[in-house]
Amino acid sequence: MRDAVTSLIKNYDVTGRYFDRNAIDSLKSYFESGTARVQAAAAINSNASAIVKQAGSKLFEEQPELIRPSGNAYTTRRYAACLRDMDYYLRYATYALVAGNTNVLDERVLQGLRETYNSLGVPIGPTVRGVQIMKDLVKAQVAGAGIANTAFVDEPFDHITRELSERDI
Ligand SMILES: CCC1=C(C)/C(=C/C2=NC(=C\c3[nH]c(/C=C4\NC(=O)[C@H](C)[C@H]4CC)c(C)c3CCC(=O)O)/C(CCC(=O)O)=C2C)NC1=O
Repeated sequence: MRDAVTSLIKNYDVTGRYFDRNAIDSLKSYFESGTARVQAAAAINSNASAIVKQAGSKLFEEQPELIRPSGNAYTTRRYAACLRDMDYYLRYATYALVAGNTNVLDERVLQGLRETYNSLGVPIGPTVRGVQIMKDLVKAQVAGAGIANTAFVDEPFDHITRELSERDI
């Protein structure tokens, strides 16, 4: 598992270089955004279950077929599995936000996930929509906590979206 700093060190160490201008700039930006990252994590943390619940309600409102008898989230077991997955995405996205790096998502969440989803018939499109709904809710939460620029919040959610969507379906 890597964060912004360890991944930079790894890249420079591979070729035996000292940090150059680019490296210094990216270190600066990581540390400058550090307080906002931690504040965002705190804002998510105190509202995580509400965020997951709301995102689930919105998703099922938009796509009610998911919870009808032919839907993948039909039955209480599968409904709960769906919300649990959303909770995994939110928790690991929070780790990635603090790390300033999406490597934790690759290693702990996304590896092999598409294959699992495909074999269980979990639909990718609606899952990705759920992730995007959570992103919007989190950004509102973070803005409400007084953080002016919430653009950095996008990265982990968009990373999950890209990785889930892009590989062969
Ligand atoms: C920490 C990393 C991690 C992830 C990400 C993870 C995902 C994950 N989701 C699963 C199932 C599932 N995932 C869903 C999710 C959904 N169905 C829908 O229609 C919605 C679109 C969507 C919710 C947004 C459902 C319904 C199941 C159960 C499918 C089944 O058993 O038939 C399974 C199969 C095993 C199980 O049921 O627990 C895994 C491994 N597990 C992990 O350990």
